[in-house]
Amino acid sequence: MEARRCANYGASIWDDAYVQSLASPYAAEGFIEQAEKLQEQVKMIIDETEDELDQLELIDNLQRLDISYHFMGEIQKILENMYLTHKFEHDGKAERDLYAAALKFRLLRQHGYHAPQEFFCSFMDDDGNFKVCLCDDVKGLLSMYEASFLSLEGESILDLSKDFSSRHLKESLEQKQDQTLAVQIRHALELPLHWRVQKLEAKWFINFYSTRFDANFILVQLAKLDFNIIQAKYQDEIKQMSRWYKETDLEEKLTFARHRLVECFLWALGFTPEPHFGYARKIMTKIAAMITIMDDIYDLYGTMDELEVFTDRIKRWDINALDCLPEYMRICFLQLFNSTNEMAYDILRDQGLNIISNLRNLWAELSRAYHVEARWYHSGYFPSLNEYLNLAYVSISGPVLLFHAYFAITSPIQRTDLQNLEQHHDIIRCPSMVLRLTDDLGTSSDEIKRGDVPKSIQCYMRETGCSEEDAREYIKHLIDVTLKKMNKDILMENPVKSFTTTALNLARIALCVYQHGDGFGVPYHETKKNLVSLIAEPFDLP
Ligand code: 0FV
Ligand code: MN
Ligand code: MN
Ligand code: MN
Ligand code: MN
Repeated sequence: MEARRCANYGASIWDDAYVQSLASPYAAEGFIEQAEKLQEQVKMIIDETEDELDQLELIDNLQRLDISYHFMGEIQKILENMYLTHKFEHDGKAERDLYAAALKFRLLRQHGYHAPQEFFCSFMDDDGNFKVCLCDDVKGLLSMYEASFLSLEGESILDLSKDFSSRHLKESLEQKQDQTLAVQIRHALELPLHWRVQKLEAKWFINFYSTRFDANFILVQLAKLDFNIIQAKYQDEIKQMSRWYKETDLEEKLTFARHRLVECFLWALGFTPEPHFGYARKIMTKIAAMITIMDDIYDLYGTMDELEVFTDRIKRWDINALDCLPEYMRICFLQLFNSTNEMAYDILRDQGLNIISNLRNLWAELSRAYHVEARWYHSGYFPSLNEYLNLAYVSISGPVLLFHAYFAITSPIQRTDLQNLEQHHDIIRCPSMVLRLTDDLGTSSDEIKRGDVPKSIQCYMRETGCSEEDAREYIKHLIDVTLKKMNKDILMENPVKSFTTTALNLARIALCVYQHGDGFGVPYHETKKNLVSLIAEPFDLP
């Protein structure tokens, strides 16, 4: 009898009774009316703002306060006009203000306009270096730093601007300077705005902005109220999910596995935060919970013989052949089968489209990848980095998460979109790769200790003979390259329109969860803090 491994992952810190006790007053109707009145006032502010820089700053603030979605039409009109009237070619009136130029560049690219990197040429000397006098323009440097993360592969001016601004921003922190700016710089250096999780950034920025001397009171009011109203909605969703999980009794039946329901909801919230995507958040929470259990079955608990049969049953999608499985696998399979079919039913009911075969194939592909990794581990096989990554972007569940998200947020689902996505276009592969690589950075030390397939760091070390430190640097470099690919293949080319933000969001939540280690398996520090902040703590309103 093969020994079963155990991970000693800690228990869940979120019990159902606590989740059910969440009760925000902001679910009441009256608050929505109040928010609508504030929205009208903000519309007037937008209309009255005419100066270009004022418009840019207003849009930036609306986005960071996470209320820009109310004013998409207005914002798009302004930016389109700016794009169309901007003279990109050198006409002697080169950009002078680094702060304003970089802000404009960033906002245009965030909205999918291809502002050229030559935007920054007017800040360089004849040798192609950034002018020395910029070192003192800390506000401009910060703006350029944030803009540089919208770069595409091969944009050497933007690479330079990232290096230059990061270096001088770090230096500026050692000097005496405006404390508000220093707080902003530290925050930016930790993770750039473009790759931050929308809701967490909003929570941070609303607090930051509201203490500024020039803060607009109407904006602050709307941002806080809107956050609280959406939080009430999130509470309602997590309560439903927690009840569902409790009723499945998976926690009692499968004691060897991680039970991370509330943390799965954090993934869902980072992935599809929009208030009207409640259905998607529920689906994502459910499937993330199932993935977590399946991953532990393949990585830890299952024997090779069991895994072989399990993989085959998932591929056949056949509930008539479960008797030969051990009880814990039957429970897992039937739960997976039921929740998948339930989702397919919803789509069939609402759109008349049968997606069962799409969903089956996704789970079959995931379990096949899990199985190959288990075989590699048991036979002591060491893949090359390339061979590993070609499997591992699937085994981290990226394609399953992304396709389910597409189905859950899109109506009507388009055949052409599906074809685009199914060819494993970079829109699936790149965000999955960021998820895999960030997960490896955060989890592989513990995984290797307890016995697991070699992850990217180990494969690269074996392949090149380098140190772990160097391998980690290389993996970070791969993440940077992949993020640039995403800017091009997803943000700029925009092949599946309804899906752009969601696809980028998978990378964002991955960067966040694994920023300080294994924020999912060991969710007691930052992850807990983030969850409390997003689902349990409203803003105080007068
Ligand atoms: C990763 O765990 C992880 F968090 C999983 C699989 C849960 C569900 C996934 C998401 C919501 C992204 P682990 O590091 O054990 O995964 P690997 O693939 O490294 O075994
Ligand atoms: Mn695992
Ligand atoms: Mn695994
Ligand atoms: Mn891992
Ligand atoms: Mn492409």
